[in-house]
Amino acid sequence: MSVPQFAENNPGNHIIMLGNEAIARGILEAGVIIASGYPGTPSSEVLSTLAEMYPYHPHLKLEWSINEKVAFEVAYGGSMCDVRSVACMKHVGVNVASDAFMTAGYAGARGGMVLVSADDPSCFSSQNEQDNRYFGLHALIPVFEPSTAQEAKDLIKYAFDFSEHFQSVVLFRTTTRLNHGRGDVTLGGIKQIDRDYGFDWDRSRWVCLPSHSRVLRVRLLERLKEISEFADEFPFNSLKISDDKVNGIRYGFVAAGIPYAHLIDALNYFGLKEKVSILKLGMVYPPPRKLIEKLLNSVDKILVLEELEPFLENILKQIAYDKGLTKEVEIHGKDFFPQNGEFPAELVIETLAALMDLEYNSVSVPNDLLILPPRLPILCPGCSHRASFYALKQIEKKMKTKFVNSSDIGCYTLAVYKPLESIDTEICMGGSIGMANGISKIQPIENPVLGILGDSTFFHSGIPALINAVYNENNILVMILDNHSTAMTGFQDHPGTGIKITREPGTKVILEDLVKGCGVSSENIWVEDSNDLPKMIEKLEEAVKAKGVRVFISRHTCSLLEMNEFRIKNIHPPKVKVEPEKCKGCLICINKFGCPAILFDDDQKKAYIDQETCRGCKVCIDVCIHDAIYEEEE
Ligand SMILES: Cc1ncc(C[n+]2csc(CCOP(=O)(O)OP(=O)(O)O)c2C)c(N)n1
Repeated sequence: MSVPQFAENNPGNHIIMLGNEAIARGILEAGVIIASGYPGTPSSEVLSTLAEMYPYHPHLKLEWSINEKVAFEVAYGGSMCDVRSVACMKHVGVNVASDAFMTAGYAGARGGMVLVSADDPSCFSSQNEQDNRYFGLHALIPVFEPSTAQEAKDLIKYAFDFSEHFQSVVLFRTTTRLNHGRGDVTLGGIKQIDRDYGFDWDRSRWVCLPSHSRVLRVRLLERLKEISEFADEFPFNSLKISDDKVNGIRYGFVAAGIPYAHLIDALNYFGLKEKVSILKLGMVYPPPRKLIEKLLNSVDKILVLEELEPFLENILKQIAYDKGLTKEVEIHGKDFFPQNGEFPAELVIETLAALMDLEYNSVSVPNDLLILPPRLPILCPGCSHRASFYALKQIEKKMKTKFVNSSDIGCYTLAVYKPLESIDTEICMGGSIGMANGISKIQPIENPVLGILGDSTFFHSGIPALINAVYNENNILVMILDNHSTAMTGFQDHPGTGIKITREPGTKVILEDLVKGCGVSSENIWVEDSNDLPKMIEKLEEAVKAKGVRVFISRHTCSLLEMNEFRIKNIHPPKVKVEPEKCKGCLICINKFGCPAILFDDDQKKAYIDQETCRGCKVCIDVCIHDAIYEEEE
């Protein structure tokens, strides 16, 4: 098998790379050994690309960690041993890692240590759009932000040298458009670092008890001061001054990341790139104060382009105030741009036109190309989660009550939509069981309280909340939807599958043993096949009606993975059909169950199964009350 280009030591070669692949390449080129992470869009491909590189670079020590806090700590442990290390996660993952991150800033880095945070303006695949640049400000840790795939590779490679030079952890912030956009990248050489790795027994540094932390805090502030002074020479920051005027005014722009790329496109569109001053930042915190002062002194109006919060804008306004320049220069930002969502390129063009009083004809993209048909995300055909929720609904109906289904983040969250409408809460990973604990203290016994979450999420952060329920004797039913995967983010393995990121076997953690170990009594644990609907309904009803902390593991492999297994084994999935004579056109299979493989023939007034999309889960056979759906024998 030939080595893929992105894994080859081929400096000078050009290849088109996804932003996340470019980040992985930069990590490889920098001589990193430990890379850890927890999956989350838009960050996941950084680690999965490193896993693709692993067969050709077996010095890499890679892992999907159980959650982001552990991932950060794994990498930080590497840094303590003088090893270059990186932890990768989506923006909300940094919330989980933040306990370790905040204090790691005090002790600083030994081997180069970078935390990659992939932010998601517009919440394309996230529960919020928090701006993680503030984590740098909060922890007094420098924040780097690239604006192209090339810069992402080069900047992260540089981040490890920087981290070792200043003994500081670096927060490497990206956004979806960078992570998932593609660009031309010139590769560099792959570095191997020749060093005696090993733990450094320095308790005054690594043991952050109060007497040490007071000293470390002073060092952290000194380190930040040094980095602030260096910010003016930071090689990925640049200031270009122009004395030209546009409509009688000298304009300056400040940007980093993707907004910088949009700014350059917009200035080129108006032919003004050489006629304005531009401060481009590769390190957004701490700011380059002298460069900013120079810009403030050189122009009449400044526009700061940044998605989400006015992070840079506030820094500029503060420096302008400190230097007594608030009357000399106007600083604009969020008065022109929204504080939510990512910026489309067209918005930047429109905004420049408004600010600079420029002639502007709406960008010539035909409107019908911009409008995509709206589609709700839905559970896949054959998804075992659908069967679990359908069973739950049947029991709810039979018991003539309403359950409180405190839920979580995963594919199953899509059960919030019609026809299942079975999810009542979702705020963060692991939150389902935590909130169920609280709700159960208030809600009357007639409304059973459930905590519903996936297997990966249970491992990530469900375990402490389950132990909490056991300890405090909260009356809840935890339903773990075990599809043997972290399906929502791209089928990453986890402790329950026992396969490591490198595809090598690891040790499998058995969910039911774990649950028992958390203190749930054996008679309060059920394990059933999600797709065996009659048994699911019977046993789940038992679990709903039982008292105390109960755990119901609803288990069936994700249908996409199952299809893959069928393909590998060259077996056909079961063929499921509707017998038209028996179908009464009652629509239960469509309006109540909602599998997208079941369609309705309006002329015949009969349901039928689209054989192209059906995955042969056979659950609809049990859903049909007229016995009209059957499995066709081969
Ligand atoms: C703190 C945090 N980390 C990562 C994610 C990204 N994410 C969304 S759902 C999910 C896990 C889904 O796996 P699982 O619970 O097994 O459910 P499935 O999608 O397989 O049904 C992850 C990692 C997130 N939203 N929040």
